[in-house]
Amino acid sequence: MKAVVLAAGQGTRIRPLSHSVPKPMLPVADRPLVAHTIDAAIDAGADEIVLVIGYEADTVHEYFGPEYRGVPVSYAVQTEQAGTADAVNAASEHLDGPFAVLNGDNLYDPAAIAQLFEQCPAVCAIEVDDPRNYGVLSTDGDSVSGIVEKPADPPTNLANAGAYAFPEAARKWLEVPESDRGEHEITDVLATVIDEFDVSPVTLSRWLDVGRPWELLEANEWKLSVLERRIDGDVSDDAHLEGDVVVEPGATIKPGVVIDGPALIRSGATVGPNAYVRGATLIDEGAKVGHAAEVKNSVLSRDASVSHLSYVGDSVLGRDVNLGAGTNVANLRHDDAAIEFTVKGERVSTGRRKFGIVAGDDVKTGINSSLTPGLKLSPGATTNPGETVNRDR
Ligand code: TTP
Repeated sequence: MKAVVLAAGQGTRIRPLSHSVPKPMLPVADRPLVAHTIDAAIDAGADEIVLVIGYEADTVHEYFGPEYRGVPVSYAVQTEQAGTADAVNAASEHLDGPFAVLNGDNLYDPAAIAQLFEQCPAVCAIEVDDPRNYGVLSTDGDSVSGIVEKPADPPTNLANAGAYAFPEAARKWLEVPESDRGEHEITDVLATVIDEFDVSPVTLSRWLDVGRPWELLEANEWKLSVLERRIDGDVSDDAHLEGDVVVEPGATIKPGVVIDGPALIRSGATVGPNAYVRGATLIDEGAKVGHAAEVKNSVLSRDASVSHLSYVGDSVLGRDVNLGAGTNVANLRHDDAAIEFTVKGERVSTGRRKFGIVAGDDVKTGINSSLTPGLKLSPGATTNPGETVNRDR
């Protein structure tokens, strides 16, 4: 079956991280987010990937090329991000026979995607305690009988998980009217398929929709936790690596470093001397953790640097970020309340008791900067030496 993977979105909620790197290309363990979606499709037996690209399309195209893991990849360009049904419609010419549709910013358990393909027509669902903020499936016996968006009174606890296996006939139904939020939505295509076919629900055991920055941390927590210990880089005899730690070839771990996994230290990265890295942490290619710095449960993107005597916890640092010596990130409130973060101009709860900062590419902090929980720093923002920063900039 061909799998259409949607990766054209602008990723407005995950800004500033999506400023220059499109959301599907943000790092999750050793590969971009969308590579995990594509891996799930290939592991489930997809014989071709149709990747829908739009925002920062070249970055996605260059990474995957014409073939990925031996499976052909073709590309459809969605010129305007007019919704998920519009995105699939952009890929319509590539389709013949039944086809699957997966969100390129979702992590799925691969076994369920194999089941989805087998049971076509089918839709993936995840059981949630409170489905009122999701698209919710209703069922009749073993079939899905409908889908309703954000219902006040949910018919089931089965939330739509954005993975579909459609019969060939669905190609005719891709042109749907605009929804209330002004997009052409794939769920309206699903509604027609449900009317015309018996659609099976396939329940996922694990699923993650990466929409906001802390969900990128959660994605890394998931995919780093399944890595197995592998030490290929240059590791000092005086370093202590505990648990599932991966040190790629070309990475350097200096004397006195302690790493508690899960952690991935990628090629060209340097840690130490005397640094402490606690899981789940990704130190991406070329990133640096300096002398006596501590990094916990964080993502350091390519070429980011945490200088000596600094602390970074539960944070995401974009590319080329440089935290000056003695920069400290606070990740916990005195009142223990969940940390809030600004998403599209509104303060929302991350639901996390511990959350640090999100720094866009090229942020630079002065020495001894103090950064408060839930802080967002735009690409290129700077702080002064000794400054306490408690407002986004
Ligand atoms: P969304 O998460 O709804 O959109 P987005 O990724 O652009 O993020 P945001 O809401 O923060 O701006 O999209 C779900 C998936 O569908 C995601 O993988 C991106 C993809 N998509 C497209 O390919 N084209 C589109 O027009 C839209 C809206 C989404």
